[in-house]
Amino acid sequence: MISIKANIYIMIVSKFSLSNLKLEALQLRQKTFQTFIELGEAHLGGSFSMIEIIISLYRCLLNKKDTFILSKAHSSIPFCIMLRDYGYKPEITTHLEIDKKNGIECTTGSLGHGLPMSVGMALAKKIKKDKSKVFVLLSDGECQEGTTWESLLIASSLKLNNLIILIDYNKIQALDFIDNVLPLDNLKNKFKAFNCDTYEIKNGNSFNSILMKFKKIKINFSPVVIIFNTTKGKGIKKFENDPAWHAKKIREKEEIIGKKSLGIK
Ligand SMILES: Cc1ncc(C[n+]2csc(CCOP(=O)(O)OP(=O)(O)O)c2C)c(N)n1
Ligand SMILES: [Mg+2]
Repeated sequence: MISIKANIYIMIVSKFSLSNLKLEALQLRQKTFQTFIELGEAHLGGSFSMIEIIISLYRCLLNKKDTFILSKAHSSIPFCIMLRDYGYKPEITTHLEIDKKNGIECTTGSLGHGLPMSVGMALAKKIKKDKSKVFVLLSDGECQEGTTWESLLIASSLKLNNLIILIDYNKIQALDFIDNVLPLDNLKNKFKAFNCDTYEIKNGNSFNSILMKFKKIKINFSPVVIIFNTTKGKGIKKFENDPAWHAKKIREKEEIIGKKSLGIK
């Protein structure tokens, strides 16, 4: 029998001001951009759209014993860099291989697998009467995959209220707009129809909007979904909302534009 406690508000443990969070996001974008240049490859769009999501998650929601899975692991560079601030030393790489002692809880990068694995982990925690939670960050491209909806059916029927699903809704998958490829119209209602407690943040790149919404999140009897409406490539105006920046080598001219935009000397 799975034990469930209702009506617990997600604890906000943030001791950080909005201005500190914004500075942290800028610094993470700067370090990520430099790393892209060093590595000679860049999944810039999806890395930059999720910067505020991962910072607010680690600063405000995640407790020490909780588990976080980055399902959209093509965007792993800023995540690996951020983990260093928490004392971990993961390899700074695109796509993730399990390395538990360094904060990488499972191997991800093949899209559509993070949620199924998270459902298994959340169920295991329930069976073991472990009160901690599982957080998973999915891309909108992954919301076009069958495995996502299959595992949601299971999560809802098992009432896995220890599972918190974050969606980076940047409206672009791979090299085109979601609407041109396979629209996700009424995404919030889709999750609701799967009996998830669903929240939507209008500007998922604004800490103000994110923290206001976090305060309203309650744990009831269902998995929780938080949709973050974000901008792909956020932070470098000239690269924003451009499908070409999904994965691209940064050329000399673009390096100058990016550095200027991010205030890198
Ligand atoms: C199963 C699988 N198919 C294809 C790919 C190649 N691939 C990498 S990222 C991506 C799509 C990126 O769009 P989205 O999933 O929305 O991510 P984001 O916009 O957050 O970068 C694809 C098709 C993959 N990693 N895994
Ligand atoms: Mg996307």
